[in-house]
Amino acid sequence: MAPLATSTIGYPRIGGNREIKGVIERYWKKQASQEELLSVANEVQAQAWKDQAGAGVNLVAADGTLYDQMLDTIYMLGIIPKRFQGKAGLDLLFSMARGAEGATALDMSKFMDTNYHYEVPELEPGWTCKPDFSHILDKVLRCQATIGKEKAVPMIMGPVSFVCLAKSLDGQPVAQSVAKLLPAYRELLKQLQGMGVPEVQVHEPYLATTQAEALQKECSQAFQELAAEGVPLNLVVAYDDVGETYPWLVQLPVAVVSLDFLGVPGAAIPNRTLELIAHHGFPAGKVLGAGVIDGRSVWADSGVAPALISALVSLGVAPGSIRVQSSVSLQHLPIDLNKETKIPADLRPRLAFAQQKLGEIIRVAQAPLPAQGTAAAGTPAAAQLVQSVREQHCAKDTGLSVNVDQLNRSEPYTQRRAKQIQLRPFPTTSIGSFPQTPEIRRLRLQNKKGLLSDADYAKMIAGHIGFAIGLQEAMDIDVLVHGEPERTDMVEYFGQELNGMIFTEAGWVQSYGSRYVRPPIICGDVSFVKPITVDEFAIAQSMTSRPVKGMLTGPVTILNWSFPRVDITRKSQAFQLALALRQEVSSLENAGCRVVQVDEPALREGLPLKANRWDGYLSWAVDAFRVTCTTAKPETQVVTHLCYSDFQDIMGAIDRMDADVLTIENSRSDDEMVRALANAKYGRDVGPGVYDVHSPVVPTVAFIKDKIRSFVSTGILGGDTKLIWVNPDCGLKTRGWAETIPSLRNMVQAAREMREEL
Ligand code: MET
Repeated sequence: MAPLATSTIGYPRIGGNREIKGVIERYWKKQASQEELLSVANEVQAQAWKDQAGAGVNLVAADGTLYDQMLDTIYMLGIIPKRFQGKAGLDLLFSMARGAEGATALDMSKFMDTNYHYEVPELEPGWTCKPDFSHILDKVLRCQATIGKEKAVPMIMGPVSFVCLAKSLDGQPVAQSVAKLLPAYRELLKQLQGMGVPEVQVHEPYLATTQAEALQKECSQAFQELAAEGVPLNLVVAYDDVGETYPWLVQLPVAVVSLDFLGVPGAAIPNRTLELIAHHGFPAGKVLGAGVIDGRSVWADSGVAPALISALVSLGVAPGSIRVQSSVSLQHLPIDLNKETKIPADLRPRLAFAQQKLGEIIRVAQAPLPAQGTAAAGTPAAAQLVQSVREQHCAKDTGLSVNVDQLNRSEPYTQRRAKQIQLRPFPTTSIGSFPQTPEIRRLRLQNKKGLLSDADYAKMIAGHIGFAIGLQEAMDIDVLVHGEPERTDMVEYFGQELNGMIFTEAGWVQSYGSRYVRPPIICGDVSFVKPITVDEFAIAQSMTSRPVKGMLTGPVTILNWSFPRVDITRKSQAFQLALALRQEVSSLENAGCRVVQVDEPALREGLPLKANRWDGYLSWAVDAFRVTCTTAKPETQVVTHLCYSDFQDIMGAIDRMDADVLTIENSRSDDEMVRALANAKYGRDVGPGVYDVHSPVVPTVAFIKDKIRSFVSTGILGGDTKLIWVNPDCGLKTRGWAETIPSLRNMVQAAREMREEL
């Protein structure tokens, strides 16, 4: 039997040795020319295409970007916010991404439910579309020249997702904005057809969200128009099943429908794609891009991919119209497992990075198939088939349960708050990290290379802690932090000390632009080994009589910023982490810590794309946070820090976290969150950020006072100034001391003056 067809829908764009980051950062520093930048980028792209075609993939997405695919789309469509007008080329591209003199950067937002951030398009009142296709056409040409015309498939962000993921500042309905874009898309498709492309991938990730259920009309109109150009379209909807939209979505006038059969790794509720096909059937005459290889998981396929393909064939989908591909773009994975030298031998065969996933795609395409059409769609036999695939391949709940005592603090906030540290009105603090100076990084590197002994390294770190404590005392900050000089990264630092997690040497994944991260891999049961943060806390606390915060990363954030296991559920993994971190909270208390901060910046980003799954996620995520903290005595103040997003729609969950103090990123959002907390009558201490830590600008005393006044004016906490904290938006690790010192000084001065006005 002939093997099934194969395709890719996206691949790591950063280069095997992070070449793109290297050259872009040099370009920004004016150490590399535009020619050099483009030549490196072209080389990286060509290599990626060759790797995919070389592995035997039939249809290769012509992926590749200098920064972000959404930014490329904004540029291509020429939807340029007014503040950037007058700029062109790379200057325009990077100004939109990073800001320029007098023009703030575009917003960044998490892409779907991943840790990748995209640049948010802005649809300003009266926006226009002045397309420039030269870059995408050039890329497709280069791809054709590299791997052949028959294999090179252009990929574009679809018009519906572009509009829905944009900031609509003109208040126009989606249909109208999409209609405004269609002439440009049609023109592009015409030009691509002229180049002899086999098809065009139109990525519409937004169609996997619940909101897309209301977009049937918009999608039909858009795809009808696009299809009129005659080039075969491949509608790619990744990141989850398409849920209720399935019946109409598969009828859109496209040649290929590419669907994600897996969803989030380790999800308890299986993705419904197979179920939808088993129930409704898949239209004859269309090709099914079957995303059965997990593009979000570093784990090798354990048999689910061939099982899904077999089920499709049993359900009557003709093998000739099935393509094997990854569930989502492989951009979310590290590039090559072979770069790793330290992964334990027993684990290695169980892992697969992007390169290895290509091999899996080919292998699955060659696997033997069952007889076609043995279980007609909509019949009990079809449902049975779905059930058996699920039972065999879904993440299992370990049954690890927590008892009521572990879920509740021994006393409610109203009772315990009086036993905790008592401070003056508008108490001041910061979020944890202080500048990670080149000197600190050098120390770490020297220690890693064996040039600096552990003892000497610890001494130097203690010196940095001493500096931070001295500085905060001198500034008159109320609750101090040790500054986190010993931490490279807030997840890695904990993961390295816990059982059950491993780290890669070169497993870089793009987070945004030239920022890449190396997510840890949860590879076994997570458990506590020994205290992780106590030494640094104790050093800091020994230097001051003011309270120093113990500083932990919460279980949900560790989970959401790691590659989870796929054999057990995310919930089970969150509880394992929580039970481990709980011991850390106790260890800190035993060392005399009176304030413990458990950061959960990634709480919100774990929310499923389907609204009806939110409650399930929030229920275990908040429970995991609670389990971490409930061991704290009533006298111990528990703080949590949330950032990166709005929380208005999960207010109930935030309340249920039951933290004594909630610090939040606030300065960019115009007090929206503070107002929402006030409206919800949120009743525990709140510390809304008074200045933006992402900006090098030093906030003035007047600016900070205005901020404080503004959140007091929301009526939050009935104006009880002892419960309203004054702190920056987030940690200060990316800042230098030159900005940090005057900023914090102004913050303290602002709090002082506000107190005097009381
Ligand atoms: N404690 C951490 C820090 O200050 C919190 C960061 S949240 C992204 O860096």
